[in-house]
Amino acid sequence: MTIHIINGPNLNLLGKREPHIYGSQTFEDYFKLMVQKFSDVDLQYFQSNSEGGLLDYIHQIGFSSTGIVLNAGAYTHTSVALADAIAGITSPVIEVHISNVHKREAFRHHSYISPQAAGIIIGMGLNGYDLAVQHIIDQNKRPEKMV
Ligand code: CA2
Repeated sequence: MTIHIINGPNLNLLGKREPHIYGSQTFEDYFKLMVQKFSDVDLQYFQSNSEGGLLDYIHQIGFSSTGIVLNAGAYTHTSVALADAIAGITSPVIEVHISNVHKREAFRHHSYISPQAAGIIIGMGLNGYDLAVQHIIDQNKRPEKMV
């Protein structure tokens, strides 16, 4: 089972700026804990600040991945291209947002990703990534897949 976590623009700054919104842990440190916790699965992490970089990676792994956990950052609210890429692949995508975007500015309330996502986790902090990975694992242990 290979599960991919993909972070979009500026998420490389996690733990370094705006801790009141996004917490004080870097994603790299958090990812190390996830690898230990989910030691039975092959967990892969990719981050890009460019839309093209995200598209290329989704095309590359989107037909073989067991499941993709995607925080597209601000591209969530702007990118038709990412929505099209997700619609065009076969692996299920869980959309994750660290903050509760619905408590924030109106422009963060709309997501181009959500209609293409198998599920959405919002406002649970970094734990949202764990929940998404656990969900993909659970679905793939069952005979009847739901995602
Ligand atoms: O809450 C989320 O996970 C977001 O996807 C984060 C994006 C934001 O544009 C979305 O509306 C919601 C922004 C990520 C920026 O992350 C930073 C972390 C530390 C310092 C600066 C930016």
